[in-house]
Amino acid sequence: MSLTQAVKNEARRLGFSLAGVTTPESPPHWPAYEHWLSMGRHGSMDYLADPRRADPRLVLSECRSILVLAVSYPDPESAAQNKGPRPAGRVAAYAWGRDYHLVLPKRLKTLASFIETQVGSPVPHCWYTDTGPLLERDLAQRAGLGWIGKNTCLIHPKIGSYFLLAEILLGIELEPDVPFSADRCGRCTRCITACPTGCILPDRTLDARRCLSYLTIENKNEIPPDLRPQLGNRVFGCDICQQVCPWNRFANQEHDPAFNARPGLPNPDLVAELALRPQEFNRKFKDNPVLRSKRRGYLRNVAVALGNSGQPAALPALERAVQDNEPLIREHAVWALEQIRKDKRNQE
Ligand code: B12
Ligand code: SF4
Ligand code: SF4
Repeated sequence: MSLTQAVKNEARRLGFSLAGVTTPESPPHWPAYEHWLSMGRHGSMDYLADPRRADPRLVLSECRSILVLAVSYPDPESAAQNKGPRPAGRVAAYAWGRDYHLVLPKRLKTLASFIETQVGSPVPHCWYTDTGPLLERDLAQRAGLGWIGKNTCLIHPKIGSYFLLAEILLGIELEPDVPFSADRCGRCTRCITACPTGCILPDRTLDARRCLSYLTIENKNEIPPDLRPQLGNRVFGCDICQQVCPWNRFANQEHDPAFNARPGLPNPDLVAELALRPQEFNRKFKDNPVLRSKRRGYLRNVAVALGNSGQPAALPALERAVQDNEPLIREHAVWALEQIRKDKRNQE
C-alpha cells in the first residue's frame, strides 16, 4: 500500500469522513478572496487579512503537500423544532456538541505522528482547523473533496456539506488528488432565495456583514436593528442555506459522536437562557462552541430572538435583562420589549 493510501486509511480510522491531498501552491481563488477583502465584506474579522493566506508555503516554508480532512456533524433536520409553550431558540448544528477546535487537534496530532512513524523520521508539519491562515475551502476543492456551492460551502456529492475541515501541511510529498472541477449546483438557486438577509452574492462569496452566522457569532457589537427581525429564533449560527440544499437532503452520512447534541441545545428555552448568570453560562457551555460568543453576545442574541417571538410570556425575563450589567444585553432587551409591546398593541 502507498504511503498516501495508508495515511487516508488512518484518517478514516480516526473518524474523518473525507481525506484528500493537494499541492502547496497558492489557493486557486486567491484573487477573488482579495477582492472580497477589498470590498470590506469580512466586517470586523480583521484576522482574515493575514497575507500568509496567499500561499501555504508562507505558513510552512518546507511544505510539499497538504492533507485536507473533513469530519461530519449532525444534520440540523435531526432535531425537530421545539413546539413547546415557551419560546425556543435555534443553535446551528455544528455547535450542538463538543467544540471541534477542541476535538480535532488530538486526532490531527495522532495522524501527524502516524505519518512520521511510516516515514521513519521527523517530518516538518503543522495542522489547523478553522483558525489557521489558510483558505480551507479552496484547498479542499483542490484536494478533490467537493465543489464550492453557490452558498459558498464545500459540498461533497455523497455526504453533502455538514462537515468541518482541517488540514495538515507536510514537508513530504504525498500523491495529490484530482481537483473537484465540476460545479454540481447547476441552475439551482435555492440557497440564494432562502437566505433571510439576502447576503449570498452571485460570485460564490457572501457579504459576511449581513450573514446571521457572522452577526450571532463573530460580531461583538450590536446587531443592526434592520437585521434583527431576520434572526428569527436563531441564537448561534445559521444553517438555512445548507438546509435547503438538495445535496444535503440526499446525503447519507453518520456524524461523528463527538458532535452529538447536548440535551436542550438544538432548541434552548429562551426565557431560561436569558436568566443565565456569568458562572452558569461558562459552566453550561464549557467545551461547546457557544462559549465563543461569550455571555454578552449570546444573551444579546437571545434577547433579539425573544423580541422576534412576539410572546408576552417573555416580558418579565426581558424586563429583568434591562437591568443587566452588560450594556449590550440591556440595549437589545429594550428593543425586544418594544417589539413584543408593539405586536400586542397591533393585536388589540
Ligand atoms: C470567515 C469564516 C466565516 C464567515 C464568512 C463565511 C464566508 N462564506 O465567507 C462567517 C462567520 C459568515 C462564516 C459562517 C459559516 N461558517 Co465559516 N469560516 C470562515 C473561515 C474562518 C474563513 C472563510 C473565508 O475565508 N471566507 C472568505 C470567502 C471569500 O472565502 P470562502 O468562504 O473560503 O470561499 C471561497 C469561495 O468563495 C471561492 N471562490 C471565490 N470566487 C469563486 C468563484 C467560483 C466559480 C468558485 C468555484 C469559487 C470561488 O474562493 C473563496 C476563497 O477560497 C473558514 C475557515 C478557513 N480558515 O477557511 C470557516 C469555514 C468556511 N466555516 C465553516 C462553517 C461550518 C460555517 C457555517 C456553516 C457555521 C454556521 N452554521 O453558522 C457558516 C456557513 C455560512 C456560509 N454560507 O458560508 C466551515 C465550512 C465547511 C464547509 N463544508 O464548507 C469552515 C471551512 C471552517 C472549518 N474548518 O470547517 N464563516
Ligand atoms: S448562513 Fe444563513 S444568513 Fe448566512 S448565508 Fe447562509 S442562509 Fe444566509
Ligand atoms: S442550494 Fe442549490 S445553488 Fe445552493 S449550494 Fe445547494 S445546489 Fe448549489
